[in-house]
Amino acid sequence: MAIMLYANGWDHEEWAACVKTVLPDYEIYGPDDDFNPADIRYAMVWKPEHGFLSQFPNLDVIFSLGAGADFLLADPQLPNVPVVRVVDPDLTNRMSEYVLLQCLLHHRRTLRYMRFQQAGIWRELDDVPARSIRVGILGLGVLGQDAARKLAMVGYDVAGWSRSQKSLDGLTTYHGADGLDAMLARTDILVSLLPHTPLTEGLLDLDLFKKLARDGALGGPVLINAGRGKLQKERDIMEALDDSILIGASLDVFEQEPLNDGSPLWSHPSVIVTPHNAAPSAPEAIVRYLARQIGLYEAGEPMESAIDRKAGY
Ligand code: NDP
Ligand code: OXD
Repeated sequence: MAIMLYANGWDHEEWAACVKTVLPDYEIYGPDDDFNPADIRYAMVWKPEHGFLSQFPNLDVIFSLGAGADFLLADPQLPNVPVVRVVDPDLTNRMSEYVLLQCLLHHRRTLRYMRFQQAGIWRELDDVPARSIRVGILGLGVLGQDAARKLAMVGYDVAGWSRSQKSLDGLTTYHGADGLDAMLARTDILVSLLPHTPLTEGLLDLDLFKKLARDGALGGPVLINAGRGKLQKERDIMEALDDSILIGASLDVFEQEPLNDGSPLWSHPSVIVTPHNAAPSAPEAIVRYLARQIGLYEAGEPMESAIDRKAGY
């Protein structure tokens, strides 16, 4: 049995070595190798070109090498086989590190203190405790729930929003369209950990920013987006920052990646830009997770994280 490994833009050799170690009984091919397409049973991919997967007539399962699978669902020629995404503590912990760090950076006004330092200014700002800051998390899935728990441990007043109703210990939860407005109205730091679907595309726009709380301890709301760039309207983020509708932002994902050279986000003094690495996929952890899914599939058991194509995530 053979696996097609195509980690587009990532280090193929590193991933291939890992797959060979963890799954020694399978033939591993990359897109540039000589292979018979009919032999390929599993595809492990990150952002393959549209149509790439349609060349394998005997494909059993498509595995995303990350937590998101939106790039697969966007392929009009995607084969009609299960699509499985990654749910792994290594990736989840990394995302929570990112979210916690960004919340703390804005909460503790780190960008301003760094500017003071550069100018040799000894000046104290009005610092407030975590318990006085209301964090609202868009998306209460694997990543949103872990981040929520860890933010609450630091003392933040955390709430979260999802599509379906949820009851989670120690967390205020909202769902659906009405729930969204209610959560925004009590949010000082908005964290987006939503997948990109037709329903979430463009959600992070000026109208939404205007619904965020204006009476909070930070003096205005902050946006953190580590979900997907297609959720945000970057022009609206800039306008909101210029009009103090937002007082800061941390963006790990962008409408177009890499972020355009000319984007004003690069140099905005209240914006932190990172290159879509909030939660990078570590080959060993990811491949071990996928190997376990192959084991389940071959034993005729349900895999742990097949996506729901209709819902889009
Ligand atoms: P999950 O599928 O576990 O969770 C998704 C959450 O979003 C669920 O709570 C779901 O609601 C909610 N949701 C989806 N659509 C809607 C909607 N229309 N309205 C309200 N809520 C909605 O995904 P993960 O937590 O594992 O990952 C989330 C996303 O994070 C990934 O899809 C990916 O885009 C992004 N990501 C980014 C990374 C980075 O490095 N920047 C790394 C890894 C992931 P419900 O619970 O009701 O289903
Ligand atoms: C993912 C990502 O989906 O890194 O895992 O964006």
